[in-house]
Amino acid sequence: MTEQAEPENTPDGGPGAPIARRTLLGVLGAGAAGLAAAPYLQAGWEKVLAKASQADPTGLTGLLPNPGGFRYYSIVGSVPRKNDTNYELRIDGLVDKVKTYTLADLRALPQTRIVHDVQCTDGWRVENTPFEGVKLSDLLDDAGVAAAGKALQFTSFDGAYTENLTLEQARRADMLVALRMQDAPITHEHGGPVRLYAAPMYFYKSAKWLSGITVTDRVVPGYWEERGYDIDGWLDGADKQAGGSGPVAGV
Ligand SMILES: Nc1nc2c(c(=O)[nH]1)N[C@H]1C(S)=C(S)[C@@H](COP(=O)(O)O)O[C@H]1N2
Ligand SMILES: [Mo]
Repeated sequence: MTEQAEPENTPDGGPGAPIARRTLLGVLGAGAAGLAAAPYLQAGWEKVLAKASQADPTGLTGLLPNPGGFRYYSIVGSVPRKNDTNYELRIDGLVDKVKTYTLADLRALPQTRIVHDVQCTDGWRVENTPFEGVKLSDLLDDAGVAAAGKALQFTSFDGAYTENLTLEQARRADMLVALRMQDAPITHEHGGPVRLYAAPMYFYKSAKWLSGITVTDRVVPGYWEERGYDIDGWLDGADKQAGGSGPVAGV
């Protein structure tokens, strides 16, 4: 299944697209007066889409759960595919040395497996989901965080999604740069080949299609946080103490 568009970003690509097109054709048919009205119609349509998306404000997309209970979310309509030949993760910003990692580089580092419940803000939940990858803290140690570094900003090769963690959160043992999910390489739909997995937090924190980690001097609100989500996305019952481990095991 392919990811679908977040309606507000692609008013001609959402589920109501045929109606939008009919409306626009109607406007064009009305001639110059109709053309003048078009921007207002467009604004009205955006309100309808906004209302429709309130049921699932994380911007939903693939509404149909796959057999494992997962849904696919993307705020953009299409995302390039990356693999061994063209994937790269870059760590930059307030670091001692800028680092880039290929998939082979990441696989060669010690891997950690975490089994935790995945849950997002709209209530869907998939229990006991295994993720595997490199501890974010290992990558930070590798690059070396400068004294002024206080937070991380995550960017995605979808060109749009961003997330963040404080440095203290990022250094927990249950924050992974994940290469595997459900005991298989992360699929493109789930944000592969590499996504963040912030186990103790709501799943919106776990940026898919991860391509950049920038060390910043403050928290920069992410895509959904600009739209009302908590910056600290702790799951209920998460152990918020620094270094909280959760069910972590080396593999
Ligand atoms: N790049 C990117 N990462 C993202 C999102 C997104 O739209 N784009 N959605 C977030 C949200 S709200 C959720 S619930 C999870 C969904 O992950 P999944 O599609 O693998 O189920 O990804 C998070 N990371
Ligand atoms: Mo979500």
